[in-house]
Amino acid sequence: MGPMSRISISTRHFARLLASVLLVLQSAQLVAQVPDREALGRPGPYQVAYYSQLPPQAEFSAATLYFPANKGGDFGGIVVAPGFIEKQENIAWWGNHLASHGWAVLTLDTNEPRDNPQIRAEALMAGVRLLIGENTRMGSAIRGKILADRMAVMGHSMGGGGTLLAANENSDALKAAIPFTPWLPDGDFGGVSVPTLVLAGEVDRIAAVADHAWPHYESLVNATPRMYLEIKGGNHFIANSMTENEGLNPNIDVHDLVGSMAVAWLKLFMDGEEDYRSAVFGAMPASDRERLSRWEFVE
Ligand code: 9J3
Repeated sequence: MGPMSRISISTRHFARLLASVLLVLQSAQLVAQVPDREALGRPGPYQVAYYSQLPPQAEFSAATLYFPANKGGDFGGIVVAPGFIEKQENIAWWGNHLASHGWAVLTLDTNEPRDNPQIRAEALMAGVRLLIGENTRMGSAIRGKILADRMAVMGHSMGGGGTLLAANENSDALKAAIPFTPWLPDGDFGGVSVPTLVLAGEVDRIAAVADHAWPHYESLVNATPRMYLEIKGGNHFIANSMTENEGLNPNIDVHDLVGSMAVAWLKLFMDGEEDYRSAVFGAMPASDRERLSRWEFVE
């Protein structure tokens, strides 16, 4: 073999190598693309499975665990509580939505439909312990797939008051809190030290923002970052499952908006994915900004 043929072989190898390098660079670029917040309001990349045969807890009754079936592991966990005389079905869409974006989500029924926010806070924390327990329980469908140090709480109305109380008392065990149209008179949450996203409805007649969501947000002096996102013309049910059945007038569906901000919030603060910072704090498209009556945050 003369020197020329040796060079031509190397050239062919080099061309192949170059092609692979370009391919890798191209996919790396795809991965590094800034996440589009609006896309986070649509179902995520994972198929959702769920089960409800779970170890019984004293602090709540029935529960459902949603999870991303085609994700290998590394699931953060989120527990969601319903409001006064509500059931899981009133908040179930969060289970599907958040699991499709990669997390294990536990929705629960309170023991009594009228349980107060403090009892809902205790139910939420029992839910966190249940999720962590599913990581080691024999027969758990998500055994070995949960990250115990990535837990968040959410809830509607009295469940939102419970969310804030849970975070107020247990910030060490949590990474984020997302109360939606929260209800708790004189709620004071200076003990919350995890990033907290408050979702509110401008014309909520059950938990008026002036007495609930807004002063709740203002009391979050140690929750940095924090955000208050108030839906223009939004009622008490803007972040519940069935906006058509549950809403008093006016009746609007903003699942895309509240769903996308919640996913961005959890990606950034629970999973620590800095790529999502601009989705959370960056300028909103006018079409979204116009749907808000108030938007304030401390980054
Ligand atoms: O959980 C909620 O929807 C709060 C509702 C409420 O008005 O409680 C008053 C007893």
